[in-house]
Order: sequence, then C-alpha cells, then structure tokens
Amino acid sequence: MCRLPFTPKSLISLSVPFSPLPNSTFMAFQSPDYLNLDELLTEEELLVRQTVRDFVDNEILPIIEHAARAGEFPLHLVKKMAEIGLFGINLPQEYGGAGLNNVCYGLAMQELERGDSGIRSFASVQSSLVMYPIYTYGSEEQRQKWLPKLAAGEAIGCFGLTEPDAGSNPAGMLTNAKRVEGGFVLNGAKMWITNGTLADVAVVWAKLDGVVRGFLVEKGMKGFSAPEMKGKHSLRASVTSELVFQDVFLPEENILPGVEGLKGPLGCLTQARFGISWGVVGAAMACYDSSLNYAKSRIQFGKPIAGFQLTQDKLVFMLNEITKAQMICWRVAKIKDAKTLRPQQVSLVKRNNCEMALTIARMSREIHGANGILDEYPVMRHAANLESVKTYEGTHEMHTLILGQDITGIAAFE
Ligand code: TGC
Ligand code: FAD
Repeated sequence: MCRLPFTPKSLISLSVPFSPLPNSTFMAFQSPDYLNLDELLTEEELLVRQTVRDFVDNEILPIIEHAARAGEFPLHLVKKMAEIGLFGINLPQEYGGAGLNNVCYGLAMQELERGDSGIRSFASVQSSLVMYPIYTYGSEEQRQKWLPKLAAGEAIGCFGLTEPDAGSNPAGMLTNAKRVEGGFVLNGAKMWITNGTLADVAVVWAKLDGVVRGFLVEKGMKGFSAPEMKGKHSLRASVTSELVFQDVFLPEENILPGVEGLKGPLGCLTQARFGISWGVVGAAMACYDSSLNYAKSRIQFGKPIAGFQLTQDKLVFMLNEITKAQMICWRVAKIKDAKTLRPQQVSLVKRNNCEMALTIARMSREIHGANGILDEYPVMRHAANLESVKTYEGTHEMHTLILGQDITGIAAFE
C-alpha cells in the first residue's frame, strides 16, 4: 500500500529532541515556478511534493541548524521518513516501496534537500544505493530479508565503493574477497561512506578473482568496524564513515548474485545521481527564496537592496537557472519512466544542477551580506553542503569527461 501522502497534521504532534531555533527561513516558502511547470505535474505528483514539503517545514527546518551545528544526524527522523514512504519511493510495493514514478521520486528529493542535503543524502543512500541494488541484483532471500525493513526504517543501509586510494577511479579498488569453504573472506577499507556507522547492512563492492562483486556486510560481523569520520565543514547533519574489513567471513548467501563488474555499482549511481539532480534544485530554491525575502526587506542607501540593479541581476540569474534546472529534471524523469534513459543523460543533469545550486548558494550569501554567514539563514549551510554534493556521486570533472566521451567517442580519463 502506498503511504504517500500522509496527513501533515499527524506529524505536528510528533516530538523533536532538538529544541527548535527561531528561524527566519520559517517564513512560508514560495516555490518558484516562473514557467508554470506545475502544469506538467499530475495530481499525485503535486500531492507527493506537498506531503514532503509539509514534512520539511514541520520536522526538518525547526531542528536542522541545531543538528548541523552539533554535527549530528537527526536519527529520530528515520522512522518518520519511513512513515511517509520516503524509502524506496520508486521501488515496487511488494517489498515495501511506494511504487511511484520517477517524477514523484525526484520531487521528494527536491523537497528534502530544501531542508538539508544531509537528510536527502540519507534517503538517497537508503533508496538508490542500498534498496535498489538489493532489489535489482539480490536473491529473493536477500530481498525478503532486507527490503521491508529498510523501507520501514527498521534497518539502515550504506554503500561502500570509495576507498582511500580509489575515488574517481573505483576500478582501482583494493578491497578484495577470497573464496573459502561456505563463503568468502573480505579484506580492505572504504572511506567517505554516508550512514556507515549507523548501518545495519553495508552494500560493499570488492574484487573477487579480479572481478568487482557486491557483498552484504552486516553490523556486528567479526572483523568489521565502521568508525565515524569527524571534522567535516560540509554535510554536518549526516554521518560519514570509514568501513574496515579485517578477515571478515561472509556466508555464501551474502554475495549479490545478479551482477558482475563495475556496471553493478555504476548502475546504482545512475539512480542516486538522478535523485541528486532534483535534490540540489531544492537547495537552490531555499537560497533563492531567502535571498528574495531578504533583499526586499534589507534597507541600504534609503531603499531595499532589491531595488538595486546589481541585486536584481543576481535574483534574475537565480530564477533563470532554477527554471532551467526544473525543466531538465522533469524531462530526465520522463525518459527514466519510459525506460530509455542513458547514464550519460543523468551525468548532464547532475553536472549542471550541482554547479547551478552551488553558484546560487554563494550568490545568496552575497545578497545576505554579513548575515549570510549566520545560521539564522540557511544559505551558508546549503553552500557548504553543496561542496560535497558537487563532489560525491562523481565529481563535476568526471561528469564532464563522461559527457565528453559520449559526444566525441574519445575517452579522456587517462
Ligand atoms: P567503464 O568501462 O566506463 O564502465 C564499466 C561498465 O559499467 C557500465 N557503466 C554504467 N552502467 C550503469 N550506469 C552507469 N552510470 C555506468 N557507467 C558505466 C559500462 O557500460 C561498462 O559495462 P560493461 O558491460 O561494458 O562492463 O568504467 P571505468 O572504469 O572506465 O569508469 C568510468 C568512470 C570514471 C566514469 C566511473 O568510474 C565513474 O563514474 N567514476 C566516478 C566515481 C563515483 O561516482 N563514485 C561515487 C561513489 S558513491 C557516492 O559518492 C555516494 S554519495 C551518497 C550520498 O551521500 O548521497
Ligand atoms: P579524487 O578522485 O582524488 O579527485 C580529486 C580531484 O581530481 C577532483 O577534482 C577530481 O575531479 C579530479 N580528477 C580525478 N581524476 C581526474 C581525471 N582523470 N581528469 C581530471 N580530473 C580528475 N563514496 C561512497 O562510496 N559511498 C558513500 O556513501 C559516499 N558518501 C560520501 C559523502 C561525502 C560527504 C563525501 C564528501 C564523499 C562521499 N563519497 C562516498 C565519496 C565520493 O564519491 C568521492 O569523494 C568522489 O567520488 C571523489 O573521489 P575523491 O574524493 O577520492 O577525489
């Protein structure tokens, strides 16, 4: 049964462990829609967006600055996100997903990231990087064991691809598995893994006889640890971890049987990059909304700064870029729903939209002047977060090279 949409009222009564900040961003959010793009959305899609928008207003915005300042992921949100169906939105209902289309998935990510990139990251990883590979490459037993729990927020997952010496080039990974009686022994380390310390199950990519394979590593397995990485200035409300494997024994049933080679993890990245492309539009919208309100109320030289041509130039640039980003997101979702999407098309949107959102966040900080560095406004948090979002799931340069290869036929990675 599809749980989206929920009744927003039911959420208002839920308690929050962080005390809410009096936040100027709490002014009712005005979603920019200059070209009436809402006319392209179905009633169901609009309802999903409104549902997640209400969730962000009621549950995320009141506590997010505290969480980011404390450097803590607000764990109490996991069950609530599950209650409104945010995990596995576009996966089949038989395993606990919401069975909705990719426009719904994108709009949900957009709204979540209007709240915070770290919260969207949690949902992206759970849905696209953990539930997706278990659904797509897993055995029926693996699906039954993990998908309903992950959808319900009763289990948390993470995705381990990046290593200390293999970031943009995952083919260079050193983590390896060896066959032993009854299963495999895993050795190696992963780094920069979202949700790692929290995870009950880690989807880990390692070489078996020189070929990349996916393994399910479970919390508590002997020889497996997941220390949290500290000291981030970005995505502070998200847990980022190392994964360390020292002779970890994995039973035979913990290998993902349905895929071999780098196309396994890269196929998951296509799903997550799609969600990110929408997500960053939400962060950009938050910055634009705050900038417009601020510019209209901040008086200098006897008039609102919104009345200066240089400020208007910035605001128009923001609106223009957001409008283009909304349009390419919608189009890519339609191609994805038609099942004709090529990964390179996702690279175009991820590359464009991350760059767009980061530029807008920086510009928004300028419009807010000194106030822009305060956590009374969301812009510095978004700007800092977007530095990570532009880097993970393939850096801007990697997506340039993917597209360069696609249009010229010549690879320029090496
Ligand atoms: P290459 O030879 O190009 O490809 C190997 C095989 O994979 C296929 N393939 C894809 N399949 C599905 N989706 C994609 N996006 C695909 N890209 C490639 C390809 O057709 C081939 O298949 P086959 O059948 O011929 O074997 O591989 P390469 O080693 O040359 O690598 C290419 C490159 C550099 C583009 C790739 O390695 C890459 O994308 N690097 C960037 C690494 C990256 O994005 N890492 C992300 C880590 S996870 C993360 O950041 C999560 S953050 C989560 C959060 O908090 O939100
Ligand atoms: P490098 O690959 O070392 O690149 C450094 C610089 O060199 C970049 O600018 C890059 O574009 C450039 N460069 C590299 N190669 C080339 C080339 N051939 N041509 C031109 N320029 C090049 N990974 C996971 O597996 N799971 C996760 O859950 C996860 N979560 C993350 C969360 C956060 C907060 C962050 C910051 C990262 C996360 N990552 C995760 C890792 C992320 O995917 C990598 O950081 C990213 O792929 C880049 O790798 P790197 O940092 O090693 O940079």
